[in-house]
Amino acid sequence: MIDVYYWPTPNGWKVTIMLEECGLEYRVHPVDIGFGDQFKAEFLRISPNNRMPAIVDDDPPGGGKPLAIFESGAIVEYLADKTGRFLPKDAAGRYRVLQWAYWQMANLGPMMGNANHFKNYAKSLVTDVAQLEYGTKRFVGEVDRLCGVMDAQLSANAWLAGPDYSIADMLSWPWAMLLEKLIDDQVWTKFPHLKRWVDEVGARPAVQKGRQVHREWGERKLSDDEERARRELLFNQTNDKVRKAREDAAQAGR
Ligand SMILES: N[C@@H](CCC(=O)N[C@@H](CS)C(=O)NCC(=O)O)C(=O)O
Repeated sequence: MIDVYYWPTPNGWKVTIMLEECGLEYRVHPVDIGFGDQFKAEFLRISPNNRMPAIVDDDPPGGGKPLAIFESGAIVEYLADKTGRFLPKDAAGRYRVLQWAYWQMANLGPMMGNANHFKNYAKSLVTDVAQLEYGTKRFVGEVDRLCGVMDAQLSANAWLAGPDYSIADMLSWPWAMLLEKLIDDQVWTKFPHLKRWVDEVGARPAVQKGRQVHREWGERKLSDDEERARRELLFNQTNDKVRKAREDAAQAGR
């Protein structure tokens, strides 16, 4: 059985999508990141970066103790190796896929996260308009460039890493499908090959199922006070605060 530490966000969906695609059995544990579950001692032992998703596999290949893994890219790559699916075994195929998997982890995810922050959240946090404009231009511009990279790749290939559907698609789709909503309402007109791929990946039953896992957790309407507390927790993480949260959790035995 695979235990999944999860909240319904793009990085969480990558893992539930892969588990659904592989038909693996899993059990979901909520990590409510707006309310500090990521600082609980038990979770930090699995995921020291206080971020979800993470997994624990009690039946790792080759036997042995349960295996804990954090970082969505590492988790999905592990599941591909465990099942022998969605990641070719020959070196050329494997690295054709892995380069796009790492591309997503280092580029599309972080840049979209920052672009979303500046476009949709920073207004309520930053008073200096120049700062806001610079951050928005920098990250939205970078996302636009990345969309062009994907669009060019998808104009010549059925899937992101070439001829076959792979973990590169599963890692990139949960972010890419939010482009129109979060970053640029013209994105599909500008990048038609990207749109074609977003629709095709999104039509897969396993993708739809993985995307729906505990969707209701993320859709609960928060009160103004709860929303303020959530932003303070998520957007103001200094080393001192994180260390204190870690120590408080350890002391409380949580
Ligand atoms: N690179 C990490 C990013 C994970 C990540 O940023 N997770 C967010 C939710 S999407 C989180 O857990 N945030 C909690 C926090 O900021 O404290 C991955 O792909 O697993």
